[in-house]
Amino acid sequence: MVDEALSAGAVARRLGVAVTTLRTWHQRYGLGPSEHIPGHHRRYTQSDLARLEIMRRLTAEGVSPAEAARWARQAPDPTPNGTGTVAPARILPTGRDGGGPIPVGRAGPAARGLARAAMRLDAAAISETIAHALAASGVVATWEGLLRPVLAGIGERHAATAGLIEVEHLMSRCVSEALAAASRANVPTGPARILLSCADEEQHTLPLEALAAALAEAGVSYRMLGARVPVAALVEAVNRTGPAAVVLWSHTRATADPTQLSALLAAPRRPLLVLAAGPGWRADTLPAGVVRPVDLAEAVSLSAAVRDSLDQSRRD
Ligand code: B12
Repeated sequence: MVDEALSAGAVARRLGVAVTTLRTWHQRYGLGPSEHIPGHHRRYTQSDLARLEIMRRLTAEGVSPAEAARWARQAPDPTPNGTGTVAPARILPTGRDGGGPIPVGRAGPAARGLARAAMRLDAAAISETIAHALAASGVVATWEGLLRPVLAGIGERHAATAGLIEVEHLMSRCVSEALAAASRANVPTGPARILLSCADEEQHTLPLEALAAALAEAGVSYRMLGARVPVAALVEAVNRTGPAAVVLWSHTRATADPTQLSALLAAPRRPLLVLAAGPGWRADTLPAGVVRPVDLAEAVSLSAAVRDSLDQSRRD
């Protein structure tokens, strides 16, 4: 039944492992796809998936791949939901810090796979999952449906357990690399109209990196200053480059000093639009004239609109 069977890519995403890992498990340990219909690639059945789930769980617990494969192959008739019945209780995963998996709310199987890959510190699988989503669904959908839920889940678990710092760091690194690798082919040459910057002392750059990738995808050129930009440096960049819009990111109250926004509004080459983006900013403290986007999609459309109006006024 081809409809219910899965491709290697789909299985890899569900399990949160790299396709190359699946291939190795197939070639070395015989845990491959069993369904073969002439004229089609081999596909993984629900039983194959359940065996692979056992393999993934046991290897994540530190069992050697050969031993884990032996357990997986011996599984009598693995349950379709992937829990299996053969693994001894002592090696069933509970999460290394005892707090269970990273919560991803209502996000789909790809987010659960990504969260599992993050828990295992499996950089190859994390990167592959993100790259696949970016290519298939674009930046905004990948951010909202995949990256944001997992990042928020890591934050939630960290707040509850004080653990997962290594997971947070590896995940951040992989997200940055994947967003930086997303295509810039649509970006026109010529001056960058949008300036992206974190507030002073702000180290949370990922949402701004997502915005950069989304702008590139939409064919809007930008200049990215990155983390922890002192206000004098920000104003200097504005005066030197004359952007149409500045997006200033603050993730926490500690970095959301509204005088940074006032300094932008008072700059000799005042931008047409100043966006205060991120959960750090408080609406009631923003200077008049500053706009606060609610999410990534709005930040993209506001930036694109101001770029368009500037281009139009230059043509008139
Ligand atoms: C990854 C991460 C880090 C990484 C950042 C790496 C990087 N290059 O960005 C590192 C390890 C550096 C880090 C450091 C710290 N972190 Co941190 N971090 C996170 C984590 C897990 C994800 C951050 C992220 O990218 N979030 C993106 C999404 C998930 O956030 P969101 O709030 O849902 O965003 C929505 C809105 O902002 C809205 N939106 C509105 N306008 C716009 C515009 C645009 C363009 C976009 C994209 C979105 C948007 O839509 C977003 C969703 O798309 C968060 C958890 C979290 N919930 O955010 C903690 C979190 C933000 N960190 C926290 C803390 C405490 C810290 C540290 C102080 C820890 C420490 N003791 O050193 C430092 C702070 C350093 C500093 N001065 O900035 C706390 C903040 C608590 C608070 N409210 O004050 C959090 C919430 C974790 C927690 N629960 O405790 N962190």
